[in-house]
Amino acid sequence: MSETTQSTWTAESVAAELIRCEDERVDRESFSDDWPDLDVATAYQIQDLTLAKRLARGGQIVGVKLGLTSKAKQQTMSVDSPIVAWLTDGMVLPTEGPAKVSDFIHPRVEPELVVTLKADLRGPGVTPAQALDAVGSVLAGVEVIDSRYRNFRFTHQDVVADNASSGAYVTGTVAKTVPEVDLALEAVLVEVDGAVVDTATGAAIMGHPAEALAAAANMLGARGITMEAGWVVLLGAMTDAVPVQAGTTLAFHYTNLGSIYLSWED
Ligand code: 0L1
Ligand code: MG
Repeated sequence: MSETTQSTWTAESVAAELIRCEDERVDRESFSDDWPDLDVATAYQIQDLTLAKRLARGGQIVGVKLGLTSKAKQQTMSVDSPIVAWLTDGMVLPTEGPAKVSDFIHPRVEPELVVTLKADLRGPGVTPAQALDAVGSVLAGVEVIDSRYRNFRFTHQDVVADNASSGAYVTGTVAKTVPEVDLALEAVLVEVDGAVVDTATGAAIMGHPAEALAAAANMLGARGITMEAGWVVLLGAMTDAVPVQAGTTLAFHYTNLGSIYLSWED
């Protein structure tokens, strides 16, 4: 398919193109070359338009995710600040059976720390301590990221527009409270086909995951959005993401939050 030329891109047409790529499982070049003046505020407008399209199809907001919260990830992707993006119910990965590579464009999988909120959080001005007070439960999580951009090559604005490469996620079955788990010290061990490939603690997420939760509240608050009680929040990747293919088996072992296993087929 021929791609729209520079002069015709609008927030609406970029949002429609990103959803088309997701629906058809095809990647494309990022938009920043064609739209060099695309700014972060417009990129968040595009992200919100992609959310509106998911909601128009019957999707429901279940929470938000943080992206690019670790220095390692920021360096890998050549961007320098975290981003926030939407989670909808259609992104919940079925727990029964293997995940399908064909449901995605080029999936990569990363371990996350996840919280649910027991109280609303509205920025700006939310501190990490206030953010922690709003946490109901703490869970292990695994996120499948699936950038709509070829080779995961994008600028900060591109990836904001693309809902932070959202794909799917699954949470573990062990729920703890904040006093029971030290979020910064909680560790994960990543196994690919039985071999340990990476390990990290929650401190990889902005020094402390509470910083990420506060950052989400404040970034959303700046846009007039309140984080709601009941929301799920993916706080960010603890390690680099692992590319997967049919036949890959992943295991993520957490210190106190149990293990998550994810195998992949065509
Ligand atoms: O969840 C994430 O940290 C992903 C953010 C977007 C960058 C990427 O695609 O790795
Ligand atoms: Mg992530």
